[in-house]
Amino acid sequence: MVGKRVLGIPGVVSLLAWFGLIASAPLLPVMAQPVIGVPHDWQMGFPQSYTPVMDKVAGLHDLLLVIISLISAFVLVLLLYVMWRFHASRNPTPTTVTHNTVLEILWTIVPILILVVIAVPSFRLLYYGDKAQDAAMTIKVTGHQWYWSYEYPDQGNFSVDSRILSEADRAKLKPNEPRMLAVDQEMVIPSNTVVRIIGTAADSMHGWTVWGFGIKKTVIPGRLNEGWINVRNEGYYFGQCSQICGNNHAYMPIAVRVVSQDEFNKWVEQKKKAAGLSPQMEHKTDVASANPPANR
Ligand SMILES: [Cu+2]
Repeated sequence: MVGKRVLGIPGVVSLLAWFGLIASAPLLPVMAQPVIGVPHDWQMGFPQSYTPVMDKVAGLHDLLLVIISLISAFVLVLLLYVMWRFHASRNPTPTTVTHNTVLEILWTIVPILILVVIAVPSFRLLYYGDKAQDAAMTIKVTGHQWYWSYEYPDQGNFSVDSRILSEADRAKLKPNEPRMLAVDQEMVIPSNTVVRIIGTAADSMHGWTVWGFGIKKTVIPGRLNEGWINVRNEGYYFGQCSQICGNNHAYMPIAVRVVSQDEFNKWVEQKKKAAGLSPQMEHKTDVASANPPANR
């Protein structure tokens, strides 16, 4: 009896797991970058910040939290004091005073000053995130019903379509990536590089939003909206369409793969080859772009 149970249930399970691992090992893709930008259990507040814009968004939020907390505490104390001080038992004959000029000027001026204190860093942040300073490259993001496409005009103008993976495909091809967020082809960018994002849409309005990047661009047919990202660490980052755009709005996730500059160059070469962009064609494009049209 003892001999038969020498493995025990945990032993059998681990043995089976090993067989499973060995059998499936060749199928599992090697993921060079870790999955970073995803929501976590019991997360509260903002997602972690991965870009300079998001750092500043979190900073402004912290400032506002202090201001609103002080205002709320002040109003609460004032209310409690009034309830106590002017209770009918302590104040049987109410005063008939209706105006106090100094007080009225004060409660007009002080809120204005508070709003100015809020407005200055708020506008500064809006303009900081609005236009990229010295962007190394541009990516044009187009929202479609219901997938994203990414064009790389500075790298030969190839484009990448990014569609959600079915659950069966995700489990098979990208088991480390979260359900409903994994896509067939991510937007790939180099780390520590200022990337200008220009966004538009092909059909209805969509929202290009990646948690922790501090970017939420509503993309609109017939218009170009601009923003920028500069992601510090290599990894996979995810987001979702944030503009109700129709039937499959929930099924057009945004996945960004941040890689080293070398790896990015390799990926670009691979994509260019796949798109049939020969070096000669690229040369022609360079000459054309060096001579802008006369009406510019
Ligand atoms: Cu959408």
